[in-house]
Amino acid sequence: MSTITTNSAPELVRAFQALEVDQQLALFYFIYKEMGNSVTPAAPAASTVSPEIAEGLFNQIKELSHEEQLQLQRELINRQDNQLTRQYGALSDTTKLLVWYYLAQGMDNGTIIPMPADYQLVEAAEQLMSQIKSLDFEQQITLFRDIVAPMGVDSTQG
Ligand code: 45D
Repeated sequence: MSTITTNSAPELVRAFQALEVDQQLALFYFIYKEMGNSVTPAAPAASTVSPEIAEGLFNQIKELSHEEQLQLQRELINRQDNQLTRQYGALSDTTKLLVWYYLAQGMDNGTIIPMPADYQLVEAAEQLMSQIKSLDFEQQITLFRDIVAPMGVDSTQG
């Protein structure tokens, strides 16, 4: 028997991070699909987002083979040190989110490795998904920022 509890934002972040890497990727993509058109990256004017910088990193990832693209996304989550995870680590949190948004769009237009059609979320990921769905839009954005912020490698640390 599983119970669905309402977790606070830090608990949701921890629950996300507790999932296996591939489950994190899959859940994140399903969330993106769920959000549909509620995200409009066309209006980043007043925020700290740098679309050119996000695009610059995205374009480098796009050049990789599909296998390497998947590997790189896993490395971002695992904070493995390489040139691209460092570039990512140097971005503002909102710009990091925009990189993920571009990756998800890339999955839909065939430039980034797609999800296998039959990929299943584990129970813990399903539960997290329904909790995230119940948040309002602002809370979701905050949560996603908190999820993508620690990914990659910040070369100014340690
Ligand atoms: O074979 O203020 C598996 C901005 C394993 C603008 C896999 C914004 C098996 C400024 C791992 C499943 C737009 C930034 C394969 C705001 C297997 C601003 C592959 C908001 C192949 C507020 C899995 C932005 C893969 C927002 C490749 C809200 C998974 C952005 C990849 C939200 C998953 C972005 C990806 C979201 C998920 C992005 C790329 C939710 C991306 C999700």
